[in-house]
Amino acid sequence: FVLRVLAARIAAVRRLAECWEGRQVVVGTAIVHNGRLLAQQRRYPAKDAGRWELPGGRVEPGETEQDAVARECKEELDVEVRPTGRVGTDVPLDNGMLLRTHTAELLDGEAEPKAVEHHDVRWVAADELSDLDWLPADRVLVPALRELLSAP
Ligand code: 9L3
Ligand code: MG
Repeated sequence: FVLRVLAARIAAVRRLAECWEGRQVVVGTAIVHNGRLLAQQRRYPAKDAGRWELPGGRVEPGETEQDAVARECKEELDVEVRPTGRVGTDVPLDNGMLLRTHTAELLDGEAEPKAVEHHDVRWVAADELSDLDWLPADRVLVPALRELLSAP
């Protein structure tokens, strides 16, 4: 009996995992430079205008998440980045997609990211992180981002 219950539980967890993995992934990018994190302020849609997010966007078919991180940072900020790992947990978005955040470094430390299609960009220190009006999904990442900035 115990084994049957266990088997049913495992099957349920597996179904959940499959459904989770089937979601469209949106990559977020935590670019850290000189102890600060780059954030960008959305211009559209109207309901998100003025709110802050990590750079990024949808992973396109045939692309790896790392490819998408590099492409989105080039498109949105006009900088070259190198993905270096992951930070925080996956955060479900209210459109059914999943926000997955990668860490990245600027290839050229002198290059200043530009708000190509956004309203503004800014470098944020650890103690300023919670002051920004983040999009709800990005707000979830703030503790992990603070830890990332505080790491030696
Ligand atoms: N989104 C939320 N937080 C982020 C990013 C990069 C994206 N840090 C949400 C906003 C959109 C969707 O994901 O609903 C797709 O992103 P984009 O293609 O508008 O950047
Ligand atoms: Mg985007």
